[in-house]
Amino acid sequence: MKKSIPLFYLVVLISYCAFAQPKVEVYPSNWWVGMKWNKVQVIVHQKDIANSHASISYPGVKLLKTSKQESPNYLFLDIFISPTAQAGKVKIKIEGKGNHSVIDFELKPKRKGNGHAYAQGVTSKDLIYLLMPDRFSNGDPSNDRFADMNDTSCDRNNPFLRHGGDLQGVTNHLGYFKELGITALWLTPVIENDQALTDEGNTKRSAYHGYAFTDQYKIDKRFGGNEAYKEMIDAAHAQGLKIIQDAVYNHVGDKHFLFLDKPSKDWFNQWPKYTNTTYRDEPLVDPYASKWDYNISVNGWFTTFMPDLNQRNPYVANFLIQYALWAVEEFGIDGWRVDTYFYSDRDFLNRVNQALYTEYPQISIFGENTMQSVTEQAYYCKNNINTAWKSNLQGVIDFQWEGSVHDGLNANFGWSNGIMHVYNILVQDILYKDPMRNEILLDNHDQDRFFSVVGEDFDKFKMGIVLLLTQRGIPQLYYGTEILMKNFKNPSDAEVRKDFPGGWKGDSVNKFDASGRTPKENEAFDFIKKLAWFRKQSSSLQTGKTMQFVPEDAIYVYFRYDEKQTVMVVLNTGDKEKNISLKRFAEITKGFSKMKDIFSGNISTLSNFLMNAHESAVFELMR
Ligand SMILES: [Ca+2]
Ligand SMILES: [Ca+2]
Repeated sequence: MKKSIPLFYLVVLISYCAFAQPKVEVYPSNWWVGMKWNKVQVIVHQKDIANSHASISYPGVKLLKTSKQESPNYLFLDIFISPTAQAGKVKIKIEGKGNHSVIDFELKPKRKGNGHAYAQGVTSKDLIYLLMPDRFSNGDPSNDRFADMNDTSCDRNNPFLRHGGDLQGVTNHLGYFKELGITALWLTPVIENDQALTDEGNTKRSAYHGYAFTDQYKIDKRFGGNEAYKEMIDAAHAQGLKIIQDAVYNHVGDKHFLFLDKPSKDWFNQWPKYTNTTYRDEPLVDPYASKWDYNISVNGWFTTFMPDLNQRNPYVANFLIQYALWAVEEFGIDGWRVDTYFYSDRDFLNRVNQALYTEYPQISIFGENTMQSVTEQAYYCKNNINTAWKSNLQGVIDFQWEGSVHDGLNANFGWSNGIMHVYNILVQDILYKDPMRNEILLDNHDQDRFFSVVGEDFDKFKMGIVLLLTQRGIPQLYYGTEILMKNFKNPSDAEVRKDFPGGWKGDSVNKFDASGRTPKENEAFDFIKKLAWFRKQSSSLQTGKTMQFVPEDAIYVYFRYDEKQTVMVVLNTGDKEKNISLKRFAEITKGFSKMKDIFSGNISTLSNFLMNAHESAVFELMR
């Protein structure tokens, strides 16, 4: 029997259904055909969905398994996408008590250019510029605040609140990076941080830093959202700039949907009462460590408002691994910087790294391992140490190298003092599988600014820049170093995260332009630019070998060389003018007759020469 329904009732019925279905969220939001990671665990988040039935009918796509969690509001679907599946919209039917919905899960065609147009990897050929989007430039004042977010503040006069900087502000300055000789950008996280203001040391603070994710699949709309991120990356790629994404696996923000409605309690490391990590790295490497110390370091929380993820839970691991793959494919990321590296479960870390290497063979990954020694740093990346557990991380952010430069430039020369520190750090490269994979730096967003570290001494500043751009590894500049931005983290790290002058409409000075910089700032900018551009076409500085000579009388001399080019770096770290004798270096200078000063362009006979106190020089040797 056929029944006809009057139109009025039909309209009511349809609108009732649309209204009655509780909001459904799906993570990942889509996938691709032809991925090596072709068993995707899709999280469906909807009120009271756990007892619903899911089904899929799509050629080449199979629903392998449906799993419940403790929360009634989740259904986890293990979906297999066969190599023959075509791009299109997979309809996932959800049927349950009072719940009939269809989810469109899109399978997109893969992005073209794996390994050369994206996922290119950031290597020692590159020069990275690290910036904080909130503090760099406000390209779109219309996105500074949103009434529907947990934190609606935005105030440039308050160092702890958001300042309105965004992705459009970065896109607007791609030419500036190019001019300076930058080849890769690393932005502190741009993922949604819909956190409320937090109370820290009697000040209310915004999560402008970006390290408290609330939904990985959304770029924060105060930075411009997913579209602005895509536009920025496409524009950067078009200009030959690579993109590094800042990843956090260790924790999320306490307003993250997975924390507010936990699939199960063990998604997060639980303690009988709140337990902070001790921030101690030693127990992770110590052969005599107690389980007690190890456990608190790894499973204690980073802060009260950053719940610690339990990556030993396979669902958590899948969520994090799939997000990493999703972000690279969706946005076209080239390199991966992993925050708070050693605080995560280390077997998980090897798994997520391996998933990225398998899918994107050229991709590069380096981890933030703020550790106490070279041994510990090396243990947490590929190394030559004979231990049972081995890390597959390519390289670390080399804080040990950085510390050696600070000590090397600030302390007086001695048997194991002053510039000997830098020499000695390189001696320990014997522990790394590939020290060229380490990211080297003079400062970053968590540290005193380098110009202040060297007491605003311009000669020392230049020496630091020379070390950064001529030693092994992947050099990273922190925004503002090129215009001598200074400050210590006193009273807080906001002091080293000031707005870039000229990044906001109406700023009294614009230091993106030479005319807005002081003569000294231009000298710093031009010095970096000169060396960065030399490095850009210098095979020996980019990928060559190193030969260093034991510093004598406060003079440090080292060479970078390959079959095409030999570069000699000479640093006089002492207080007196010195005569530099080349006799000691004959084994590497043999066959060369001239030397070209890369700053002045002057070519002179390769012979003994005088160097001023605190002078640094870079020469290309010529036959
Ligand atoms: Ca803005
Ligand atoms: Ca942890």
